Formats: sequence, C-alpha cells, structure tokens
Amino acid sequence: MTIKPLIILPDPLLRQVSAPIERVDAELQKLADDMLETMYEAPGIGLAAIQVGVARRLLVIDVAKEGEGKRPQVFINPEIITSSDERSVYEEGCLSIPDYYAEVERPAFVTVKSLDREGKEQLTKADGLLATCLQHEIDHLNGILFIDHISRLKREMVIKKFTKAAKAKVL
Ligand code: GNR
Ligand code: NI
Repeated sequence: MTIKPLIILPDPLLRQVSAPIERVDAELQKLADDMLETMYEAPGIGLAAIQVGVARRLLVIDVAKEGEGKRPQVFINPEIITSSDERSVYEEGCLSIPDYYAEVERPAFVTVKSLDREGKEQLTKADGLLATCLQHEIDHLNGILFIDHISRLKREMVIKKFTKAAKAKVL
C-alpha cells in the first residue's frame, strides 16, 4: 500500500468534476486501498480520489470512533437518491484545506446508491456523521468544497490565505 500526497487548496484540480468509473478491477481496488491508507495516515474520516489527484468518482470513508475497530467503506459512482428536509449542522474540515474548520448545514439523512469495492451495487442509508461525510465527499466528486457552503466573506478569506501560502512555498 502507498500513502499518496494530498492536493491542497487552491489547486485547480479540486474544482474538476470527476468522471464515472467504468470497471471495478484490481487497479481500482489498489487505488481505493491506497486512499484508505492515506486517509488513516492523515488522519481523516473520508477521502475523495480527486484529493490524491485522480478525477474519478471514487471515495472512501471510515467514521468508526477511536478505540473501535476500523470500518473502511468504499463508494464507487455514488449517487444521492434521497435526502431529508431535516438538516443537521457539523463542524467540518477538509484534508485539502488543512487546519480550517467551519459549521456547515446539510440534510441530516441521505440514501446513497453506489458500487462497493467488489463492484456490487449497495444502498447506504446514512445519518449523523456518515451522512455529512458522504455529502462532503460526493461534493468533491463535483468540484465542490465545504467552504462553498459558508459565507462568501469567510470563503474568500480562506482562499486568499491558502493562495498566499502556496505562493510563499514556490519562492
Ligand atoms: O477528515 C475529515 N473530517 C470531516 C469532518 C466533518 C465533515 C467532513 C469531514 S471529511 C474530512 C476529510 C476530507 O477532507 N474528505 O474530503
Ligand atoms: Ni474534503
């Protein structure tokens, strides 16, 4: 397994819309396994393929609490098929926007149709942190970041800070 470098804001890759996966083969499974290892190492509770530079509709999640065993989940070509009117608010972060956190309101319950690591269709009824994380990751597949759900002023401040930091690094 391999830990992959993370794509960080303001890399334009993060705004790219990822393409559907056509075949669940050994190469794709290796990518999913590498993404899980990268996510655990970070550490984070979710990771979309675009965050390691691959514009494919693949994401991994593990929302198990510390001390519980690992519960890795793989979602290929995920689609939200129902979302609740009821909303919930979580403090979100993103491995592509390190050390920045903000409250985001989203549907509290979602049903997601996807393929699993074996390429088998699965239906996931999610609530709580899993529901929030799935929506955060599916946003990534569409080039959307959690800062797109906060105020424009806050978003522009964050982008400005990360743009400056990226420029300082090349010099
Ligand atoms: O590790 C992560 N934590 C998190 C917390 C609240 C809501 C969403 C997330 S996802 C994030 C990892 C990440 O950036 N996934 O894209
Ligand atoms: Ni993220």
